[in-house]
Amino acid sequence: MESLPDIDPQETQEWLEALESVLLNEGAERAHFLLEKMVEKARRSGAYLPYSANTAYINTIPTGKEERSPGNHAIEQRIRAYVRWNAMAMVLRANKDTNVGGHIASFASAATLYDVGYNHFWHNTSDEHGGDLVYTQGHSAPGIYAYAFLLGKLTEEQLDKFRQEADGKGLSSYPHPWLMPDFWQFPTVSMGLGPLMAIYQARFMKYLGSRGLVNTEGRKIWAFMGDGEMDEPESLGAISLAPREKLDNLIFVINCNLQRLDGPVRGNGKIIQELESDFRGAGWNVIKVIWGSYWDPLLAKDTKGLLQQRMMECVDGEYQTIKSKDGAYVRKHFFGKYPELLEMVANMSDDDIWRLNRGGHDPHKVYAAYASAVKHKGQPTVILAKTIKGYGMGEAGEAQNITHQQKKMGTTSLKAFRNRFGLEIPDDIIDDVPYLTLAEDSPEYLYMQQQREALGGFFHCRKKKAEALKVPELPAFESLLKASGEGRESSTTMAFVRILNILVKDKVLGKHVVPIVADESRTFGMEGMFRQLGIWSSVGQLYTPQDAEQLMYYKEDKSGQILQEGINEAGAMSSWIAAATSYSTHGVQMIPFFIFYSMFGFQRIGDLAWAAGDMRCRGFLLGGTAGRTTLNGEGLQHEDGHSHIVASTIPNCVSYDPTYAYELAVIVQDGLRRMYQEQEDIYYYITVMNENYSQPEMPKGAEQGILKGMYLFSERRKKSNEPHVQLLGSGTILREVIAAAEILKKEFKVNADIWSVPSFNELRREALSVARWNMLHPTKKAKSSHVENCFKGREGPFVAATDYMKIYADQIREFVPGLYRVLGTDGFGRSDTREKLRSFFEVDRYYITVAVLKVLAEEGKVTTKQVAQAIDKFGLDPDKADPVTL
Ligand SMILES: Cc1ncc(C[n+]2csc(CCOP(=O)(O)OP(=O)(O)O)c2C)c(N)n1
Ligand SMILES: [Mg+2]
Repeated sequence: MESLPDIDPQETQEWLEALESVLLNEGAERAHFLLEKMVEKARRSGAYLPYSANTAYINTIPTGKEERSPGNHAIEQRIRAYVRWNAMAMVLRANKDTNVGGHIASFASAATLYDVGYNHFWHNTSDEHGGDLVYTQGHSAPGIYAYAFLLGKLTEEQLDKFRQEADGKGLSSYPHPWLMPDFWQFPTVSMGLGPLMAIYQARFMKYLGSRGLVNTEGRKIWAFMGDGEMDEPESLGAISLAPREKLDNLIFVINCNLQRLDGPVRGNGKIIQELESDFRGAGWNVIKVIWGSYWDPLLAKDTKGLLQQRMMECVDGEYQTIKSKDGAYVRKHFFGKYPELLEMVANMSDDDIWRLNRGGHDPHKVYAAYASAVKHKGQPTVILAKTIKGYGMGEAGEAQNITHQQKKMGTTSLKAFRNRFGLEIPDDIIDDVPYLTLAEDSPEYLYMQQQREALGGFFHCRKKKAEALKVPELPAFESLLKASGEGRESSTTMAFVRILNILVKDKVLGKHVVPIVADESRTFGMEGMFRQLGIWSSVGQLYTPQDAEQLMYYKEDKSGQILQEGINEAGAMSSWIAAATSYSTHGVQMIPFFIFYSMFGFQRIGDLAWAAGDMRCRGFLLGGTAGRTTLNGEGLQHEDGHSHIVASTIPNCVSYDPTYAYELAVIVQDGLRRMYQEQEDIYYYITVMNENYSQPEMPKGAEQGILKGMYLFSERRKKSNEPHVQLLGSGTILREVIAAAEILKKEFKVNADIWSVPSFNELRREALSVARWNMLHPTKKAKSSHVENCFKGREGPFVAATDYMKIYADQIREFVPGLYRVLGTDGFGRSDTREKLRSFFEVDRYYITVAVLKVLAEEGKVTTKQVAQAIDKFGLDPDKADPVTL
C-alpha cells in the first residue's frame, strides 16, 4: 500500500473528504460498512486487493472514545511508585549476599498494566462474583509480591527471603502453586504455557457454565505475557480456538517492551504490528495501546499524517535505542528526520520530549483499553501495550540490551530511580534499599484497601479445597473384579471404558466426570460415549451428522460432557489441567480423564505435565495403546517404552502399568478416593493396552498390594532340590512372565513365584522413603519397605520383565535381596506383530526363561550348559544384534 504511487492526489483528496464527511455525520460504523462494500465491489470486479490485518501504528481507541478511569490518579501513581521501588528492592537485597537472581526490568515495564487491573478490574471470588483468573507473567513475580506487601499480605521478612525457600519461609522465584499454595494459581514462567493454558481455561469456564455446574457470569481470564514470549509456538499455536469458540471471557495483555532476554524482539520490524495481524487474522479483537497521553496533542496536530508516517517507519530497534538515550537524542533522531516534525516539537524542551510516554505506561490509556476489553462481546481481546523495558532504571538498564538480567544498581541509579518516581528515601540509607511501607491510616493504604474491597478483597488467595465428593466403594466395579470367563477376551482399555461408564452413571460423581480425547476415541473404543454423553459444543449441532441413523452417532451438544479437542494433545492437556484444578479456580471438583496415545503424552507435552504437578492437578491421564511391543504394527514413533520413566520424574504423579481389569478398577477407585474424597494434590498416570486376553478374578486381598505396586500373583511350592525363582512383571509382559514360569517348571524343573507389579515407580518411592527414614534414625528399629516385606523369606534369584525400558524395573534393585536381572524394551520401536516384537526386544517368554536360567547358573543352581541348551532349544540367535542399537 505504502509503496503505491499517488497518481492523482486531487482525486485521492476527494475520496478522503467524502469519507471524512461520513465519519463526521454518520459515524465510524457506517464508514466501515461503506469501505467494506467498496472493497467487496473492487474484489468482485477483479481487483487484487491483498488482505492486510494491520491498522496504523497508533492507539486503537481514539482519544475521544477513551473511557475515563474513576480512580484517584495521584494516589494511584504514588502506590505504583512504592510498588516499583519494593519490587526492585527485593531483587537487589536478595542479591546482596546471595546470588539467587531475580528480575527488575520486566515488572518495571509492566507495573501500570498490573496496577490498573488490581485497582479497577480483577474480582476476587465473593458472593457477588465468581472471581477473575489472572495469569501473571512469571518473571514479573517481584512486582506481585511488592503489591501484596504494601497491602500487608506479605511481611518484610518474607520479601527478604525472595528466592530463598529451602527453609520453608521464602517466596518462590516465579508463580508456583506447589511452593506457595495459598498464593499462586498458575505457573507461567515456562514461556508459552501461560497463553496456551489461559485459552483453554477460558473455554473450560464456558463448558462449566453451559453445563450448569458453575455460575460464570461476568468472569474473565486475564493472561499477561511478554512480547518475546510470543515466539514460543505454544503462545500463538492455539489462538484460533479462542475466536472460534467466541471466548469473550478471555483477555490477553502482551507487554510489548520490544525486548527479550538477549536484545530486541524485532529490531528490524515491529512486534506490535506483527502481533496485530496474527491476532486480527485469527479473529481477535485487537486493542493497541502504543502512545501515551502526552502524544495526543502532537497527533492531533498531525493533519498531514507525517508524524504517523514517522511512527510507522521507525523500527523497534530504533525505538529501543532512543529510550536508552535522552530527549535531545529523540529530537534529533526521531523528529529530526523531517523538518516539519522538528518544527512540531520546536517549542518543547528536551525534557518535554523525553516525557512523551508510551501507552503501556499511561494509566489512562491502559484503563481505557481494559474497560473496552471487558465490555467486548463475542470475541477474545488482546491488548498490545507498548512499554519500555527497565522503565525507571536509567543508566542501570533502561531500554538497554543487558537489562533483563540486571540485578545490581549503584547509588546513582537508585537516586535517579527515587527522584523519578518522587519517593522520599534519605541519601544515607538509600544503599540499603529499604522497603517502603504504607501506614494503615495513609490515604494510599486506605485507597488500596477500598479498591480491593469493592472487588471482593485481596486478589492472590488460592483455594486449596472444594467440597469433597463421596466416591463409590470397590464393589461398585464388581463386574471388573470377576474373571471374564473362558473365551471372553478383553483389553485393559476396554476395562477403562467400562469403568468410565460406571462413573458417568454414578449419582454423585457422574456430572463431575470430564472425558477428554484428542481425536482418538475410536482408537480406544469410546465412540459409544459420543451419543450417550454428547460432545460439548457451545453452539450445539448445526448439521445432521453423517451417521445420524446409527445408534452411536457423532453427537455434538450444548450440554455435552465430552471434550473433543481434535488432534491437539497440548490443548487437550490444557483442558485437562483446567478441569483438574477446577476445585481451586471454580470451587467445584471435576474429574477429568484424558486418554491419549501414550507416546504422544509425556514426551510430547511433558512440560505441561510438569506444570500440572506444580498446579496440584487432580485427575487421570490414561496412556492408551501403551507398551513398546504391545501396540503392534505402528512402529517407531508410536510404540512407547518410556512414558513411565518420565511420569516418575513428577513427584506428585502416581503411575501404574496394570495388567488386569481388576487392577485397573482398584487403582481408579483408590485414585478417586484419594483425590476427590481426601483431596490429596496428586494425579494419576495409568497405561492401558489394546491387547485382548482373558481377565482373571482378583486374588483375595490383593488390593493393598496392587496400590503399593506389587502383590503375589501366584506361587509354587518348592519341591526339594529344585531351584526356585521370583518372577516380576507388569502390563502385558506379565503374561509372558506367567508363560515363562510354565516353561521353567515343565522343561527345567524350576519353581517360580510370580509377582504382578503394577507400579515399579510407586515401589521405588516408598522404598526410598523408608531407606531415608532408616538413615536418619540409625538407633531406632529399622523399618522395611513393601519390596523388602514381599520378598522376606522368599528364595531368589529375581527376574523382572516389562514393556518399558530396563531402567523401569531396575529402579528397585537396591531393595531386592538377591541377584536381580531385568528385561525391558530399550531402543527404537518398529512395526511388526507382538510376538515378533517381543522376541526382537528380548522380553518374550523364551528370553525370560533364558534370563532365569542364566541367573540360576550364576548362583550355581543350574549349569551354564543348560542355559546354552535352552538358547539353542528356543532357536534364539546368540549373535543377534542388540535391539538398543538397531
Ligand atoms: C520456555 C522458556 N524458555 C526460556 C525461558 C527463559 N526466559 C525467561 S524470561 C526470557 C525473556 C522474556 O522476554 P519477554 O517475553 O519479552 O518478556 P519481558 O521480560 O521482556 O517482559 C527468557 C528467554 C523461559 N522462562 N521459558
Ligand atoms: Mg519483552
